[in-house]
Amino acid sequence: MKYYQQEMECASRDALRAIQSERLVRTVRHVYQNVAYYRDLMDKKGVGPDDIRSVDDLPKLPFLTKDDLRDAYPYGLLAVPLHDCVRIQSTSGTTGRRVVAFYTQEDIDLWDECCARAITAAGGTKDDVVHVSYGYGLFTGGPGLNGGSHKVGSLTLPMSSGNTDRQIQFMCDLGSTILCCTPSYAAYLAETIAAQGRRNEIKLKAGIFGAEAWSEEMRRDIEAKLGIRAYDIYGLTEISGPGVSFECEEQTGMHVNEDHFLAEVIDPDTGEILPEGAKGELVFSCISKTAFPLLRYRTRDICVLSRKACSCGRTLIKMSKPMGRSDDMLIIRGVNVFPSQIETVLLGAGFPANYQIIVDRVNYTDTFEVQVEMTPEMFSDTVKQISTREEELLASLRAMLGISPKVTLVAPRTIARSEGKAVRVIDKRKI
Ligand code: DLL
Repeated sequence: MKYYQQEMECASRDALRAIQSERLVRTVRHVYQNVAYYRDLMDKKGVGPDDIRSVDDLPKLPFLTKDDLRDAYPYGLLAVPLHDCVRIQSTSGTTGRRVVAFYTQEDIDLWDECCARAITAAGGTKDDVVHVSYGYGLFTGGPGLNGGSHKVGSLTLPMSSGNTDRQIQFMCDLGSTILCCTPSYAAYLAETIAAQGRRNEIKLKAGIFGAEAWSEEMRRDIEAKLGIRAYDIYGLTEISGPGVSFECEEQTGMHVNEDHFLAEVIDPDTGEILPEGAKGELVFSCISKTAFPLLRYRTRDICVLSRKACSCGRTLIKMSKPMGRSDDMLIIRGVNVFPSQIETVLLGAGFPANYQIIVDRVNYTDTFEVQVEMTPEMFSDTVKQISTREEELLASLRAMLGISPKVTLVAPRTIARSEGKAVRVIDKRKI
């Protein structure tokens, strides 16, 4: 491996397990002593801190869900006195009450370390100019990558999201080499750079994109348009933020920082722990944090874990790209539909990743429309050619999904662009 890295990233399985066990035991004692909510949950399950002696005992602990976080809002899961905390971050709260996460200075240092690992895995060093276009503020994206970039010692541009012309100007003037933002904003930046004819003025070599689902096709599209390698990064506010896992040069899944976060995959219906390689809901336990160390937190993200040896030399377990959230899944006319399946078909057929899925219910029947932007070249085709494209796309979508949406091709740049997480689905049944 070429770059700065922490010893733990390449530790032997035994060394890692020893550290994990020690940290888990300590964290369980800490929450049992300091968090009444946990104590109640553990007591109800008949498990005490002395029952947890190593990582093998993890399954004895109760699960924690987003509902628990809502019930305990805002201070109910805080495990240290408030005066020991130096920061809060929060989720957008689009699906109910906001989740507020607390951090001590040590928790922030640990988070920075995780993001530093992600930046170095993407080839970042002290000589890089890291352009952070994730939102700053309550959202964890900006602060997380900002802290990681400082830790690596790179020059950090705290751009935040929005003001796309200024982003591109700074990128050209200051020679940004690593771009950090959501994949949908990266696609929009790429589109705008091309429209402004400034592709030759940018010096980007890598991108660290996450916070939302994106397909392999979208990766290839962004890589080609910006002339970079695009790396995935995953995380969630409840567990710390970005950097829970990150991609290395192999680009075949994200290494989980499992010296800090234990990963399990469970059957979302039964809670049964699934073997490595099986698809299920991702569950994390924080074993090094002090202010807000959630244990066995059910993320609702669906993915697969793998311990297959990685050519980069890291021994940390890998998670696949999340294949959608269990709560992202649409049920349309009784069929399960993930927006990521639609994106795969669209990009595979040469369409840009600008689309919207509109679901409604008329006379007790679900209606399902996919609006897709055409590229400028497609838009200049004849009406007959456009309707042939529509028919071909419909056939591919039907083959992938098992049901037929109405496909509407729309003019370039008519679907609203996103500076943060893209809004792909409008489900009018819920309005
Ligand atoms: O999105 C943290 C983050 C910021 C991750 C910047 C990566 C980069 P939340 O707003 O709490 O936190 O949303 C967490 O976003 O449970 C996933 O469903 C989704 N998500 C995050 N990263 C990815 C990814 C941040 N790489 C929720 N691929 C998670 C797919 C992702 N989904």
